[in-house]
Amino acid sequence: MRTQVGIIGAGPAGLVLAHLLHLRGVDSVVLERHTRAHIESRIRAGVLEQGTVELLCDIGLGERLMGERMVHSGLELLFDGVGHRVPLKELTGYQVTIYGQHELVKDLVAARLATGRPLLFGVSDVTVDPAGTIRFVHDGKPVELECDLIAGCDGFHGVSRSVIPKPVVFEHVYPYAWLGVLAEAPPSSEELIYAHHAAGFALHSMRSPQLTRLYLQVDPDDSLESWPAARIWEQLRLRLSRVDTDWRLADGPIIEQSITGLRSFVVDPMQHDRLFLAGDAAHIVPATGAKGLNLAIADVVALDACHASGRLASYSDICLRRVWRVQHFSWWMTSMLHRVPDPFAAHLQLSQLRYLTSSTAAATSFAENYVGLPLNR
Ligand code: FAS
Ligand code: PHB
Repeated sequence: MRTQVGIIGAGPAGLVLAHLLHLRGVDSVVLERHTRAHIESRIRAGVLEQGTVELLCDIGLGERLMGERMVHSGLELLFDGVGHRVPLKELTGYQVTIYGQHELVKDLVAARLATGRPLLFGVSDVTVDPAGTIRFVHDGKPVELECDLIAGCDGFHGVSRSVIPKPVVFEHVYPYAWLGVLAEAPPSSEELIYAHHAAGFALHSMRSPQLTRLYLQVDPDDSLESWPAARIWEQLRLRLSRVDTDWRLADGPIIEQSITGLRSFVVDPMQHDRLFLAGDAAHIVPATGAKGLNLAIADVVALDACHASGRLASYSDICLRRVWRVQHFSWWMTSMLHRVPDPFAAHLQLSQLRYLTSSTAAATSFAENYVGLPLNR
């Protein structure tokens, strides 16, 4: 087989890149190791930056998103039992969108299939030659795909990153993890609530008027077995409790739960020869800042632009500037909100939260980073 761009991975990065290339008449082949049903049911990110939404609409992928999304003009920081709203739109002119990543992947897969260009599910034994060849097995047959360019969009556990010779790897593993639950319960708040609490961090989010998405800080070696539903709801109620209103958390059947470790990770450079890494294949941010999905899409927007303008040599540098800004914000927000055993750090956290919610300058700086920087178009 031969194509202009071989794309490994049908996540947000790979599928958005495939569509951007299609719009320019550039041929590509997308290779995915899982089934369509698997990738369309994986519950992951939920927050889209306005720049991401505008990009998706610009390229004709925003119809269902615009019809089903929830739009938030603010969020709440809860600490010392009192909620403090950060008016994102008032401070920055931007708002954020709630739309589940699995819904976006459904839209992206449908758009890819509608183009008639190849999207191969269930591939295995993928190997990458950065000079431009991808080898894999599909339907039991070995395939050799010759490419002008290879996009490694295969996520943190993919194969592409290992092909970069002697990269500089930056990694910070946090001493806590997130237990995420999806509950059949109407959201108890119109906007997101990020809670700092002595018992640990908690986050109230949502996926629809019927589905609440909630997260709890847990120990990194915790297992789902040690978190029965009763304990989950007890800790969520404790950590989201407040003294300023009679607010109550609605509960309901938990239909999905998972524990995800938190890490910051960057590989530099993000390219070698004809191979270009994008998204989680190149970097991971702790989910606190709701950046992973948005950063992945920003990478492929930059890759498409570099490919179109003949500036592929500067792809990695262009992406890493944005990656490090997002890394810093995600690390800062994570470190501010999660319980740590060190009393000194706990006082610094509360001081930061009190300053952020009492100074317009501090709140604006937080809001600018949270709503996202303009995409590198
Ligand atoms: P993805 O991991 O989404 O996609 C990579 C694709 O490549 C996958 O479909 C995989 O099957 C495929 N693949 C891997 N190896 C392959 C191979 N050898 N051959 C072919 N295909 C291969 N981000 C947030 O902003 N907020 C969140 O709340 C949040 N929660 C998360 C929860 C979990 C459990 C995880 C793992 C991530 C979460 N993230 C969150 C981050 C997540 O949304 C990513 O940032 C986003 O999926 C990145 O998109 P991609 O780079 O496309 O990688
Ligand atoms: C989510 O809804 O999955 C979500 C929202 C905000 C975050 C992280 C995850 O910071």
